[in-house]
Amino acid sequence: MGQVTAKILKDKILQHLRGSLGTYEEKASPKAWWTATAAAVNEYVMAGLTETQKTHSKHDTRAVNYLSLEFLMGRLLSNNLHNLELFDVTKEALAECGQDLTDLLEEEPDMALGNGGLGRLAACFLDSLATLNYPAVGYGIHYEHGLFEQTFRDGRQIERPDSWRDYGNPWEVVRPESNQTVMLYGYVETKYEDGKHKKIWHPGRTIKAIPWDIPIVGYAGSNVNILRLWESRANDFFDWDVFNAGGYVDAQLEQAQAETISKVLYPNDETEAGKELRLIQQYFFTAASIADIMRRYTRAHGKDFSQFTKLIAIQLNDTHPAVAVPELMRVLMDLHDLNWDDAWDVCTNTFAYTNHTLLPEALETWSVGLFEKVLPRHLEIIYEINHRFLTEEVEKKWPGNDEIKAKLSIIQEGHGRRVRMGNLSVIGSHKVNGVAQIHSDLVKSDLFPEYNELWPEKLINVTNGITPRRWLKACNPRLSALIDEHVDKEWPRDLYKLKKLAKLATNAKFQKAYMEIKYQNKVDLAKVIKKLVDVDVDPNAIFDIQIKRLHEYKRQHLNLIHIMALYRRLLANPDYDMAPRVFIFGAKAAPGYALAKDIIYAINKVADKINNDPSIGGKIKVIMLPNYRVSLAEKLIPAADVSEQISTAGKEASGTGNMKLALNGALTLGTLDGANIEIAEEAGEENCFIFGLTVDEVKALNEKGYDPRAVYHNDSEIKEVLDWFDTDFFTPGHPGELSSIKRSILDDGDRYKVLADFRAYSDAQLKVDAKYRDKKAWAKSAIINTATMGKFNSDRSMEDYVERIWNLKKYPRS
Ligand code: 26Q
Repeated sequence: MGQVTAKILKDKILQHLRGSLGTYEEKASPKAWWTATAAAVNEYVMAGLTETQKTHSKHDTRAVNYLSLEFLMGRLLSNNLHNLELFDVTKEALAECGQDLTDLLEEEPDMALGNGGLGRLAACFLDSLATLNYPAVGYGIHYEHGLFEQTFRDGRQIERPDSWRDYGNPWEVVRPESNQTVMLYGYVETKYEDGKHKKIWHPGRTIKAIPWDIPIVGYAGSNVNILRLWESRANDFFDWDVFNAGGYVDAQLEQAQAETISKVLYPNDETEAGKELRLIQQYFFTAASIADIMRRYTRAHGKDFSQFTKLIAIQLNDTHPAVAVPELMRVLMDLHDLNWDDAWDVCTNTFAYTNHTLLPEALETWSVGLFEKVLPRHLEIIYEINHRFLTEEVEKKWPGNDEIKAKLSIIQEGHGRRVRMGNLSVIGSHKVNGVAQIHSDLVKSDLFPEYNELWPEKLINVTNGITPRRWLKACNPRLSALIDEHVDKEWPRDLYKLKKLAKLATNAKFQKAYMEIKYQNKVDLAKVIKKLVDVDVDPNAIFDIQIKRLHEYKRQHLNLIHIMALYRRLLANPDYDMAPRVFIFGAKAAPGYALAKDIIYAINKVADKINNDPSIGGKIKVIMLPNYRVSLAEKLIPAADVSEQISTAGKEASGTGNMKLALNGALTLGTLDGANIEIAEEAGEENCFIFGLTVDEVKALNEKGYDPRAVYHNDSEIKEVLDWFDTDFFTPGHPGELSSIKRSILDDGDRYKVLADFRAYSDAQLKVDAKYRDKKAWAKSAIINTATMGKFNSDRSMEDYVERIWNLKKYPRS
């Protein structure tokens, strides 16, 4: 790419404004300016894409195919500008047109095709794969509606549909010529031919899958890979049959049903819905993706499948695409005539599976009846996989042990037999990874111990990571400039370079510059808060931030109960000595998760009361921001002093917000859970606030019998705060509106050990307070956090996957 000047860009932008959008400088809306800018930038994106595609097909490269039901991409303009190194020059070009780039970036809707951590991880991985020049394709669903938009009405969460493509999406290219046909329902015929049984699946319905390609721009001259998202459409010939038989209305119905498949992202995270449409979504995108992979492979190699596993790796992002295992078996055997053993070899050498959860309610199972109705041939194949596995492998290792067989079987017996997708994924893959060291250890010891005995090399760890391009360079320009100055400009490629900052951690001048940046970021966030919830917050206060999906195991209610305890202390003693604190939350609750919604309501009600109580002198503010999403995270993270990572030990597989916050200089207030453990190892425990029960202590407590009521009766502060939930203090005239939280703790056994950890949490909060008043000590710890987060670069995660699982080579653009 030759030197791109502001003049060149300005001309391109104006050309798109006039030539594509039919408007002109004096008249154009901000949306039009944004669209024209994106179109101008897209010319460079597409040039990189073409070059990369050429390199890949010239070398017949081995590639990883990342199958995920979620890709939480967020906004792309700022990201693409940074990765193309065109940010400053575009800012200049727009300034010449009287436009401010920072304002225009706000015109872009988030691409919110995911719920939370798992979806954002997939997006960070794509960024890193392109940056490292690894051949990779992301496969997912082109949802018409991404994760719902959240508003609050009288403090309660209201969901509204997200329509991210209402004004079009300049980044995507539809490729109708690469469509696939996906079959559903029907029955299986067995034919006897040439001395062999042949299986023929006669589908009850067929659906068309249309691919939309989104270019993924690597950093600074790297590759441009593709994210391919499938949209469902009615199959034309199917419609016409019905239509011609006089069934015009039926044909419309068929079409509506077909198009329902890619309509909406399921908004649950960590829970299983068991809905037919969800299974169809899983199969729809998996089957289309495998057919696409097959098309590419057979174009180069015909029906010779001996090279398949050399060229193709498929990663299953959790069990959501696990039906890929029987699907690839079906394609190889039924369509390409491979025998079972050869097909099975191909499968197990192709697939690898990432586990993201240990929560029992989040482990996917499907009723055998539903599975058989939707995917009759796949159920047959699953039975055969299971039979061979149980008789050939399990029986050999544990002869006559029916208990182990029942546990390892893909089919869960009992009332209503079910297909266990986790077991299917482990059996069908050559590697299974957890997402942080402790999580992977628990996958081995607690979730899949027998599989680990059977295949000791299969279960491994790859600790998660985040892309430093989005989560530092783009979102925190002030800190990035300081790092450019004191490290060098290459740090976004090699985050370990930040280590150099550790030497400056006690340098008074550097501390001042670093903390001044934090202060300015807090000033910016204070403006956002004012605009969104109309509350004034003081940038000198501690900004204490908990941002993540709402879930009991993440314990936003532990944070809330502590806030209420602090408030009681202030009411009892207006001189109670504490540094002013702003507690900030961002969280969406799954629409069907009643207690999670009650916790949001409670936070809003407590916030109302506290923010409007003049008697506490503004020492506490509580902010619940609506519609937490990637673009809001980008404004919160640079301004955080404290990062709340307070899940019950053993429950949070990794967490990735913890990494983003620490990288931007927030001190972690956290339990020894997920990646917090590794963050504390890197930063040093003295630069974090670690508290609470460990995984082993949680286990011991469960074994001995945990009694939350005993804690309640022995700690008067806890008792008083919990009893507050039953009054109308925060909900005037409506006592009991907040009682469900108390009940979940006292009557339902406090599954997530909120009371067991409360005192340790409160003590840790006192240490946060004390340290914040020691400005130098705080600055030192904050700087060391930034300096030591090199490990959590998703580039490092990708290199680990390549080394331990994928075995890819780099192909830089020639
Ligand atoms: C399942 C069935 C039906 C409908 C929805 C789902 C579903 C959807 C999303 C189940 C789970 C998810 C998402 C899980 C998730 O985000 N897990 C998080 O993954 C992160 C990346 O590894 C980790 O850092 C987090 O610890 C983990 O909670």
